Amino acid sequence: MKLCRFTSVSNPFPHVGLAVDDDASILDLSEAGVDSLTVLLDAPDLVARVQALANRPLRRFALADVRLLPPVERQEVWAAGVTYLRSKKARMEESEHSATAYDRVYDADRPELFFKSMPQKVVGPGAAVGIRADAKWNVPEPELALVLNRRNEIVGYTLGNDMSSRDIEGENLLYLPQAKIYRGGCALGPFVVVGVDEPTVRGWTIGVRIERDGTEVFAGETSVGNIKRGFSELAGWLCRSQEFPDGAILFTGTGVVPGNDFTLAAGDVIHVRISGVGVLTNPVVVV
Ligand code: DO4
Ligand code: MG
Repeated sequence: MKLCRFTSVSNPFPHVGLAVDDDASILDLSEAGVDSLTVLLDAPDLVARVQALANRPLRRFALADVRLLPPVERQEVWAAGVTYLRSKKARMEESEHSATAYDRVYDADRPELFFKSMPQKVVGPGAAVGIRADAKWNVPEPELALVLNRRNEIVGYTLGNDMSSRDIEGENLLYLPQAKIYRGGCALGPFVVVGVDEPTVRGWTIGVRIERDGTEVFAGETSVGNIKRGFSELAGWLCRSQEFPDGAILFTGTGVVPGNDFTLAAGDVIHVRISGVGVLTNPVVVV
């Protein structure tokens, strides 16, 4: 079951929706009194609640008639890194000075976790993602993201793009926040999938396709199952000595990295995709 946030011509304010008709339509859950995704995700009987809502005769919008928003309200957005072998290899190649840091964190008990975005800065489907004007080597990172409620429970899964400046991170690991946190650096959407278990999600594929002037310039895919760590393990580390009164989103790391000769350009269009969630498409602008 896929939840979303959306606006439409008749609803200029964000409404909570449920994808139905094989994702061709959005059921307006706000009509049933659900006006916050955060509150819905906190429901102890979330799956039963959403199932019951799916059977209500609520207003339906064609997907083409709504604007999907990032599925985040007040949640902090965090990210894990170096959780796939491919990412470890790419980081070690881009960094002259800190290669062993990536090697060590891949094998350490404690994962790499970093703050990624305030919720109001997250970009949704169709909106522009950024590449920094002072960076020369920029890539998208397609990532599964865990959706945690305020009790630190993983209640859903979404799709994210952890935009990254490889030259800035590679120059000095202490520049990581600048390589990762900037205008248009974080995209999420289109849906939060609830009612699926970890083994199912590990069977999903995740990938990215990049178009330039209508031509594909990079495409890559992997299995979510190639992630080294468990989802509860990552969420558990994030929630140590922390509290998230509105829940949190946790990117789980990338397993797809373009070759070292590839960098994004303004005007590119990025499609990140997870088989069980959908496709998140964003054009690229320089910021
Ligand atoms: O260590 C840098 C970040 C790595 C990352 O974002 C990833 O592996 O996805
Ligand atoms: Mg990443």
